[in-house]
Amino acid sequence: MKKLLNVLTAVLCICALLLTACSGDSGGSSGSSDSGGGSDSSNTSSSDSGGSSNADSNEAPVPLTMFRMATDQDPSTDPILLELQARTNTKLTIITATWDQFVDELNLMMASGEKVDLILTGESGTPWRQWAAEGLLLEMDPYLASGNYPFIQSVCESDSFASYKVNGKSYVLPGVHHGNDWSSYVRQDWLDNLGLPMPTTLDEYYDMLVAFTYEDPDQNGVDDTYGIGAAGLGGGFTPVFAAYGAKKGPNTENLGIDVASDGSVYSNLFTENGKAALKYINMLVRDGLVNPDFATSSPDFKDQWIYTGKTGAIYQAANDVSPDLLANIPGGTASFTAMEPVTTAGYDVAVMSGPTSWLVFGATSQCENPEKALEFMDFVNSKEGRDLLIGGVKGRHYTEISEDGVFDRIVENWEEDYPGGDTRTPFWIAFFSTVYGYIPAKDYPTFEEAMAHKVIYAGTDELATGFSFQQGVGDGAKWQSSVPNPLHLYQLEEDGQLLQANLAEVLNVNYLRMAMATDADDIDEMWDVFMAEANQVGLQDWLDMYQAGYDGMK
Ligand SMILES: [Ca+2]
Repeated sequence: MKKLLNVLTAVLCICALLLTACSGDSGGSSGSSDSGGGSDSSNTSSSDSGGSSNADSNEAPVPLTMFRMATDQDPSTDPILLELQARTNTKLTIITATWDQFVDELNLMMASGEKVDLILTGESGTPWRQWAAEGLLLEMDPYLASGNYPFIQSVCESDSFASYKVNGKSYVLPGVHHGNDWSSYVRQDWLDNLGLPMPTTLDEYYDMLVAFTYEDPDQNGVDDTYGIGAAGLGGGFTPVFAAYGAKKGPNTENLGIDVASDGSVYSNLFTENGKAALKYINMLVRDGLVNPDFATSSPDFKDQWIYTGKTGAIYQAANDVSPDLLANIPGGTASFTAMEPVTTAGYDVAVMSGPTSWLVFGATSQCENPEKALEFMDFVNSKEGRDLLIGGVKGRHYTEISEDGVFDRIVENWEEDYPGGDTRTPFWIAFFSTVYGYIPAKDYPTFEEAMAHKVIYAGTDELATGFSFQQGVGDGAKWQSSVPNPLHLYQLEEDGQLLQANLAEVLNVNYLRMAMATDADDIDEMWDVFMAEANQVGLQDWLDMYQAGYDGMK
């Protein structure tokens, strides 16, 4: 509480300072592509020594107050923020809070009407939909029609993010995730030792798992390995569910809910697809091809099974298999290769749904210069903005960013300006974008097409470590569809959320029971029990809620 009061005091002070200042007029000219030249960035609005040809340069910088969690940098001294302000002709004030406190503090600010122009929040945690409905957030649609904010417009009008509208209107910019970076990974050195190809079908996948378990793939003469390494049914079994057209995995939201081409809502976790996947998984378990404690989902799973070199087929984030983490695996030759989804006759592969997001960004209705606020959010997501917020100041922090996103970080200058920190800029993430790269929204008619042409960046220093987002997102792309699923990010009302939680409980308990059945012939009957329980909990009501939600979006 004391901390909250301190923050509140700080907020009040900042707001008092700003009351006299926030009256800028941008004149409506947006998005200059001029590089802006000056990194000078004076703190006083009277000084404009940059000599820039920027159209805004003769006007006083527009004050913008933003709420951004976990910011240590000072806009009056930070080199990247100074350049950002010079290019957007803004004067930033940042109100901040730690990641674990920001929900409380943002709630407090919004409830008390503190002056703030731009906010970032989580998708859940704060009642941003309620803020929108109550008029506390800026309705962006009237401004988007101008075409001056191509990124915001592209995202807000996309099918992928239709569920973010409130009463049919756009109040927030979803923080587009730059792409799934989880993938099915297979021990390449084991395949090589065994002379096996990377599997492309479920049959080949099974043969590989048998060899990984029983043919001493690490060649240490000891029977000490398993095929799949899994913690629960959501992880290592993802390739199996995907092959049978059922969406279940660590990043699958809303129990695999999806919309068929005829507009009807379904989840293949409650159909024959789920049952077929469970029969296959049950075979793997009975044949001893899976780490025997998979059902208990130990938090030490990675240390116990991956980094000891005991399992060869996993489904993890790309940075879980970065070279530094694999270096200590016995034998010293461990390497993982990302596997494409394997297929099986009679089923279409289903992977995680298309473009997703985390965090939401928006302007408040208090904002006195909405055009400038939107221009700022759009700039941060432009090519020029992404270059600056990821690479840093050109000439100071890097020389060039290539067409495929590789940039040569000038390490000594970087360390001088950001000593002891992460090698990535503090602004690439959660600063009105969450993309480590550029999505060319202005060049494509739909956001989904732009997303398919995204460029993920990589510093030469990152590439030297053997792990980069560029590689991780490349691997993960095999396991994420580019097709939008309007319900992927849809949030049910509170009673629906409760129903979904109950349904998930029924599914998890019964799925595990079927995976571990000692007699394969029992599974049909167990499936019927599962479906009866699901129906009793309200499976049809749950589907109806999503159907109504989907119908309401159109
Ligand atoms: Ca062995």
